[in-house]
Formats: sequence, structure tokens, C-alpha cells
Amino acid sequence: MDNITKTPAYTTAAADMHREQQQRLCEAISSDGLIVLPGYQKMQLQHDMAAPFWQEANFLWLTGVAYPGWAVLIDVATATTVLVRPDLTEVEQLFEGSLSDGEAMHSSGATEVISRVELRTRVNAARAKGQTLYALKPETAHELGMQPNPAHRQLLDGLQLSDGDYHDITPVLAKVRACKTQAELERITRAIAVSCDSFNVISGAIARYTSEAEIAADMTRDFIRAGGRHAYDPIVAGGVHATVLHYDRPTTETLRKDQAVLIDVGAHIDGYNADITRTFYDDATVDSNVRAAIQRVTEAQRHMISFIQPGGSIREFFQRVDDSMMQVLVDLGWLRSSQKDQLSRYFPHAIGHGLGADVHEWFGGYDTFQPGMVLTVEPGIYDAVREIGVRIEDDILVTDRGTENLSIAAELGR
Ligand SMILES: [Mn+2]
Repeated sequence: MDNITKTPAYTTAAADMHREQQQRLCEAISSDGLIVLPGYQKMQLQHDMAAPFWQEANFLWLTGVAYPGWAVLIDVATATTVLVRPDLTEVEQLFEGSLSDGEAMHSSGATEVISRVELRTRVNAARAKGQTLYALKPETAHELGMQPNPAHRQLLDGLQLSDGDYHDITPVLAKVRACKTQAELERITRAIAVSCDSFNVISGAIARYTSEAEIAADMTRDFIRAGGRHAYDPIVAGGVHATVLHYDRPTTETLRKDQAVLIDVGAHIDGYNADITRTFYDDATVDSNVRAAIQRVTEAQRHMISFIQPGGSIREFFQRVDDSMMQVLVDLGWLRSSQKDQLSRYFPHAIGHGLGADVHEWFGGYDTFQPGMVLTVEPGIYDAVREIGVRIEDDILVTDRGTENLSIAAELGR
């Protein structure tokens, strides 16, 4: 217990943080009007069992309301925020409880809570007066084959809004959310601190862990005890399992002592996420090729972080990363220097992504790094034939002068 950091409570109250974010969004929208956005709907897991609920990140960022079926209405001119409660049946109330109007206003800074019927009345009145409506265009398909959450489509259909009736503020929201406020950074830092503590418990005892499941279980315990949950299904992958990028089925099989174990785990606490990867091994027993791959990726990762500067080109960063990764693979003998076109065979994913209320965020459409951005830097190399998968991932804050590695406390281990 004593090795778990006791981080202080936030200095910024939730309502103040969300009010600031509502105002930032309104300032970023150039003309007056009404913003109408839904939270996610509850989704079915099995016949009468709901899937674990995750709130839509834009809605969570604006309101902090982490219950299903809510919506928000914001008047851009005054930044006045009104929450819309879901119509819950008695059965739903009985089984799942609900958020009271008072609690919802207290955490979000909203001035009022209205019904779905009243929402329709207000939106119709705004349209009759010729006011502009702002909403998020629903996703229709996903490259990973997922069904989109129906909340956005249902809200627009319920208000009888078709594509031409509203302005899509997806890019505006992404841009505002890309740069974090001090209050957001406090929360991100806390999610990262809890995660780092858990990583260090594992790395300090790595030779004693005999299975992926043991490691995943201990980290889950740490996160729940800290009032959080996993930001995504934990990836604890021994040996060849680490060559599956999102391997999320930790087994009780005995870990091989000559192989490494890749751990890509982050805590979600109070609406914000960590996303950290370490590849641990037992120095006494590990295969020398595995050790060399981990050491080389680790050195390259540290070097890449130094490529990031406020005002620096994001495109140039990606280019320099590719050059570094190519050098790693040449040094390890996985590729020859003439095989630049083969880089994605062993380095098949992006070097990183924004991190905040969503685990995977955009860079907000910016061409250059901005102070307040938080991004992951996560080079990895994978080869199922060699049974080696290595990834090292840290969470990096862009500051006025350079960068700060927020997850540096998670030791690289051995
Ligand atoms: Mn990541």
C-alpha cells in the first residue's frame, strides 16, 4: 500500500473546469447560435445486460456528466449551459439509479436541467428565429468495423435536423480540446501518476510474476483502489503475444523467462486517461536478441521525444521518427538500409496520438505542436517469426519551452 502515491485532491473544482471548457468552445465558434450535443446511449452487451458505460468524450469534456442518455444545450453568445435529462422508466431507475438534476448542475456548471420535450421546444424556437444550430455530424462507418453509438443520429432525428440544418463543429471541438487547461492537466497527471505507481510495482518484481493474468490483475486492483478503471482493456502480452498490437486476453500460461512481457496499460480517473507501455524482461534469463531489441527501441524513443518542440512541424516529427525507426531496424539486422519501403512491416502503427478525455485524440488540425498538447510517443517493432514485440510509450506534454515527459516515473525496468 505504501508504495502507492497519495496525490492531492484537485485544486480546480469540476464545475469551474467544465465552465472554462464551455466558454473556450463558445469563443472558438465565430458566430452566435445554439450548440446541441448528446452524451452516449447505454448499449446492450447481452440480452438484459448493459455494456460497461463510457461517456462520449466531447460531452464528457463539456459537462463531466458520465451517465447515459443526457444531452447539453449551450447558447454561444452567453455561454449559458443547460443540461437535458434522459426520460428514464421506473424499471431503469430501480436497477441503475440516476443522476439528480442538482448533482448534474453541481458538476457541470449548468444553470438549468430540462426535459427532452423542452429541448425540442427550444430548438424549434431557435430555428424559427433563424438562429444557427451547431452539432456533431454522426459517424456512419468505422475502419475497424465497429457500429457507431446511435446517440448522435437519434438526437438529430428526434429534433428533425438533417445535414443542411446545422453546422458540424467536429473540427472546432477537436481543435479546442487539443490544448489542455491547467485543470485538465491536473487530472491527466493524476491518471498517469496512478498508472506509473502500478507499473513500478510490477517492474520491481517482474521475475516473480509467472503469468500475464497475474500482472493484469494487480494493475486492475491498483486502478480500482485509486477510484479509477482501465482506460482501455489492459494489454499484458508475453513473448509472441506482443506482436498482436491490441492483444487483450491475458492468460494464466507460464511466461517464458527468455522472453519479454509487453504491458500497455493506463488508468482512467475522473474523465481523463493515461496510456503507457513498457516492455519488461528478467535480465538474468532473457534472450540476447530480445534484450537488444528493447534497448534499441528505448534509446530511439528517448531521442524522438527530443524532436518535439512548441511550434515545431508535426509532419517533420513523423518524418524524423520514420528515419529513426529505420535505423533501429537496420542496427538490429531486421532490415537493410535499402529497404525503407518495408518499414511498416515491423513498425505498422502511428508513432502516437493526442491524449485527454479520449485515449486517442487528434492533434486538432494543427500543423505544429502547441503548448498544452499532450501526446503519446510510442515506437514499437513486432515480428511474429522472431517472437519479439517491443513497444515503449510515454505521455508527453508540450510546454512553452519544450516538453515534459509526464510518465517518466514509470521506470523502464528490466
Ligand atoms: Mn497509445
